[in-house]
Amino acid sequence: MAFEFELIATDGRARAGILHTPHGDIPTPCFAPVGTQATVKAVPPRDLTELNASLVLANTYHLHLRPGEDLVQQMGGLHEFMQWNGPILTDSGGFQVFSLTQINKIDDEGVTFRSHIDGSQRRLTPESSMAIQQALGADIIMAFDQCPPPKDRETVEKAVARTHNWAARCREAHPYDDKQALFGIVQGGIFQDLRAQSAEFIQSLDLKGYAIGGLAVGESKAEQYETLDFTLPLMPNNRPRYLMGVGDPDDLCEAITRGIDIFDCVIPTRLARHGAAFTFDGRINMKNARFKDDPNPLILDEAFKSYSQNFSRAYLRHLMIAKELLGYYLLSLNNIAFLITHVQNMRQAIIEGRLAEYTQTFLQRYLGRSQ
Ligand code: PRF
Repeated sequence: MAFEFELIATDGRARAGILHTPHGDIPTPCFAPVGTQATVKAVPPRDLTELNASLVLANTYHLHLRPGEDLVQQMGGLHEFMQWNGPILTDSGGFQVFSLTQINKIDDEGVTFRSHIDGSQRRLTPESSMAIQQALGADIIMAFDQCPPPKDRETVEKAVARTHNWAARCREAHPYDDKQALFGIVQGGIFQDLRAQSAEFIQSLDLKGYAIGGLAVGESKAEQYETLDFTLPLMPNNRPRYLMGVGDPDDLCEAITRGIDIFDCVIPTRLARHGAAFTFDGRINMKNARFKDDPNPLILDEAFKSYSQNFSRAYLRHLMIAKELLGYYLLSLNNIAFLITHVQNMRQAIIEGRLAEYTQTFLQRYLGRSQ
């Protein structure tokens, strides 16, 4: 059944499951690479398949501005347009409007902003976000929300009220159908009562999945984990839970342990563009002189599968120093493969009832501190 969420196993609060979508099953926990402009930067879809990616994210805001949802629809929808036949999720645009545009005006109806591409004045509302996302044709679409700075109580209160009003309007504009599911977004900053209020309202809309927004936007890691501690028990067990914009390997451990099922983050591809690579011994700067004549592959683990493993660290360093495009591609592959493998390892550990052991061993090595 489309968008049915099957729980396979639990380990404490952590869950392993399967989310069924019209473009295939998503084993959870799942890490989704971000393809903002209908492309995961530098990584062709056939590589994403090889890396076991089971969900790709794209952005309403960017695709609305360029090339426009009408063109994408005319070309057969997002899956056909970008040649990725697996599940796709589109974010609703609200978050990007605030993080990417200088001039924006928010009112109860929607948001007015200037395009970061040509400066033209634009407007997004819950209804237009739903219409754009329907035209783009992703499997999962997100409600239009407001993500405020997480610690300013007065702003957060207003954003929660607005997010609820907008979510109800999104629900109204997008009655559930079998081809495309609407997920709601819980806001509330770091405030327990506001998160509780938001979790209750958003689930009253009876949606196919629920996201936690408004985190990883300026609060401390301790505050982020505490917010997950008190919010997740208030969310339904029989629906997937998605933590938006989080992808640090240590945060994945903490959030999965607390019961998150889905993540997305630009971090693997963004880090690659800055010459940084994930390894089980922590993040490394590939341009560092210590790799100059290092014959080893990036990840010192025979079991780790990624095409990037065919190349020596010395060669990867050379590519990055010379700013060769192949370097960005290979580091992107490594970083996406690393996060997907890490999350798959946690899924297996949940199924085998040894998640705490896995995360402790992983964190000790990754963060390089004895615990
Ligand atoms: N809302 C939406 N998208 C998001 C966020 C949010 O709060 C975040 C916050 N980490 C990332 N992406 N719609």
